[in-house]
Amino acid sequence: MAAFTMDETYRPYHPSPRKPTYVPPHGAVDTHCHVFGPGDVFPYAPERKYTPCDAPKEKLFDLRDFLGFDKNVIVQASCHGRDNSALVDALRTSNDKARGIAVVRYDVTDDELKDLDDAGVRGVRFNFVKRLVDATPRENYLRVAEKIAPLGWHIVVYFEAPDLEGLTPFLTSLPFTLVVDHMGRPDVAKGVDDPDFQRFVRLLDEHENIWVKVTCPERLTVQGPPYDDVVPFQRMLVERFPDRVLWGTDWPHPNMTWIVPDDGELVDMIPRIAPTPELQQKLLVDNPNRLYWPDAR
Ligand code: 0GY
Repeated sequence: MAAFTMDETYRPYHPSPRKPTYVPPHGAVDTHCHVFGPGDVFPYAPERKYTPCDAPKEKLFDLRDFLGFDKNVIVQASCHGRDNSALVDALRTSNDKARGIAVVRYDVTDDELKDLDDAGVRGVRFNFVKRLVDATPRENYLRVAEKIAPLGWHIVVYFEAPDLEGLTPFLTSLPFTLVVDHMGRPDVAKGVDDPDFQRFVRLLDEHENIWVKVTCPERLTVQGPPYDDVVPFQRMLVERFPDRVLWGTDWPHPNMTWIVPDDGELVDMIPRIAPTPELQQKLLVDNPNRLYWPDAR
């Protein structure tokens, strides 16, 4: 018997994604994916807001190979809270083919951080999405920031577009590389000229330390596959900030309400969002390797 039962409304990941036609360049990195459980080995956090379907490391690594990618960056998801055990286990058995983004408590010790670093963690995630986590006081984030500074880590931030204005003073006060998840979650129905999205673009224009993941068309779309309504947002960012964009699958796609994304279809979008081989090389290889495997090149 499994230790956890997934939520009734939870949609498991696609059981048999198609083989993409697009072949990623050598050394390509999927910079946004998760491992979930298995719950009987790595229990879900008591404070979680959802209980997912198990999505263990073996499935993730198989998918990586099937899609033609070389490496993963695994992001600690809220359903595992601040217990990074499943993440660390995946990193330690990845054969140096995975790096991690952890979520840590403000009172994390230097020894705990050192262990995470040894396993391959290269950053922490600050999650401001209210449906996923309870609010964390800013002082706690600042304490975490102070502690990770000596390790040279960066900070991944997840927020929704309406919250950007209020968060900007805090985000711009952080002397770190910041990576914004899912393009700051724009309302794609409003188009790329919408003032909220333009505010986000301005933030990137004005702060060269801020990077962006051009991820999650399946979360942002109103029209559904093949995600024509999200492509202009992704392409605009890739063309304007070619050296600060990252791509990822978001496998196993937690909390999808109406779409079960086909990861092969997501990979086949890449030439539409990065239309030249040079842009693809930066998006998939040069940028993520510079951030996550700087010594390997
Ligand atoms: C994502 C998006 C989501 C979930 C999480 O930490 C998480 O639980 O990030 C979401 O529900 O939007 O990046 O996987």
